[in-house]
Amino acid sequence: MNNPLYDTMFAPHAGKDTVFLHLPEGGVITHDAFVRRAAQLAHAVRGMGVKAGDRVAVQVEKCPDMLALYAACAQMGAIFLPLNTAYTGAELSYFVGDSGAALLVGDPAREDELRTVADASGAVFATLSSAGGSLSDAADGQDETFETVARDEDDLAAFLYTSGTTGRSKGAMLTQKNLISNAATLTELWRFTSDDVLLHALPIFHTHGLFVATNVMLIAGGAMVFMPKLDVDQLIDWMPRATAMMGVPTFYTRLLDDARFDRDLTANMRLFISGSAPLLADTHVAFEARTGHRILERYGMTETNMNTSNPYAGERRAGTVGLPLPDVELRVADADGVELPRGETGVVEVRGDNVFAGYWNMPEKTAEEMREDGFFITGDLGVQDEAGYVTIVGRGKDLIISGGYNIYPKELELVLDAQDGVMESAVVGIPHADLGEVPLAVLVPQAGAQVDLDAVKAAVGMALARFKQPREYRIVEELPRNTMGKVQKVALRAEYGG
Ligand code: MLC
Ligand code: AMP
Repeated sequence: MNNPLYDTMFAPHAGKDTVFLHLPEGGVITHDAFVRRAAQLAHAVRGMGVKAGDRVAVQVEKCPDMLALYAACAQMGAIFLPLNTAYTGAELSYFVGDSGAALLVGDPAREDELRTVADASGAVFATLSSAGGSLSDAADGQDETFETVARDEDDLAAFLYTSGTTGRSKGAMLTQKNLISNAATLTELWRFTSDDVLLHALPIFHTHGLFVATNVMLIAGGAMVFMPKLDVDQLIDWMPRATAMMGVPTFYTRLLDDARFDRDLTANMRLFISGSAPLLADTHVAFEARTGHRILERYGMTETNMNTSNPYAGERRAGTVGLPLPDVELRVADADGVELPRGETGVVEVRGDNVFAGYWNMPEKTAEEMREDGFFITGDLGVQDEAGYVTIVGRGKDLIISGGYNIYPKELELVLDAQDGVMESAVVGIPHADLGEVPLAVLVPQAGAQVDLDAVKAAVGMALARFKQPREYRIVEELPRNTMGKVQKVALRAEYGG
């Protein structure tokens, strides 16, 4: 193949008059129109000086042109680097600088702020949104074909930034092979075909919405109802015309909160898939009682794409994330990477074509998480039963998952510790009915000092995306510690988790 990613996902759609995107606000985009738009964008991006291997950082609202930009990057061999739209200018500066992006594509509404970010690291700046922008202007009128740039399956296709326990985000480098192999496996396992219509209400700057949902539908050749964000009314409106949905657990609890969501409404649906955060067994049971469908839960992460899935035809076990995917090796291991007997709890490690190529410019971080035999240490604690089903029982890493977004407490603690009057801080996840968990910050004032909480919140607001910001604060005299002096987060969660 000339360019495996483009040739697998996009090239087969040229000339096809079938619907790729249903736009809830009205209209459709056919497969052929999408591929032609991607070619136009590839010309525009090249016109801005981007070459194969360059990073294209993209922080724009979910819209068809943003998806076409992913295809354009694949076609021209550039590395697609999508970013959460909630990130602040401070966060973006790090991503653009660290990745050495050649181009930053941002929302026109934040043009001044983002242009400054781009200028500071020598990136070109362009705008894009559903209402247009300088990149779409540059693409309009371009040739609708583009000569695909040759790539190898081991070439990098995308960077996704993921935070870490040190508080410093790392660019996970994903190769063409990582993306193709995983999407091909999932398409077959979940039996997606060109007859499917997927309800797509996830963001497209993360693995779930982009590499699971979109790549699977591209391989299957089906259609997506391309919703800007989760909107229960819109989901309910489209459900009778759709066949499948992928979502984080919050999607399912919100649907269950709506009395219109029932067996009749879901009669045309063949599959509901959940992932990115634990789905409560109670939700699974309530969902089946209401609709007759058993949610299919799967487990993955940015660095590995998907690792396990409950079966399509076999038993979907509530509370488990199912079996290792056919081409993914999985072991539950002790701290030295030695596989434990079935039934014992340890760290989940995985190996396969799905596992990423490492963290950008951080070989030492990559080495810390990769065993010599190629297994990646996920940091999730799991147990595997005799039949092979995996249950995620906790996390070895200090991580909060809120509505499917990852929040690393260290990143918050670094900001909190730097505030006037704060001696130290600890951030823990506390249960939240809608989002699963949310962060709570516990602050210890400096001796004789007062903590001005309003000032702290304002500083946090400048530094960190809204979804990461603590929902609650507590001020205490000291943090609980063990005899080694380590902060006891379990004790904090027990005290404040309510
Ligand atoms: C929004 N807010 C959140 C939040 N999402 N706060 C905490 N956690 C979240 N996930 C805040 C906003 O800042 C805002 O705050 C308020 O909630 C309302 O914003 P909104 O945009 O209207 O929220 P809503 O549409 O309700 O979004 C909730 C959500 C969304 C759960 C639907 O976050 C979502 O789509 N999550 C999916 C994330 C995802 O795709 N994860 C996959 C990662 S990949 P305020 O105070 O201003 O009102 C991965 C690998 C794998 O993990 O296995 O898949
Ligand atoms: P991310 O870094 O955003 O890719 O998040 C990956 C993390 O989400 C994993 O390491 C798990 O901790 C968690 N995760 C993903 N899917 C599931 C699931 N089905 N059940 C429990 N945790 C999950």
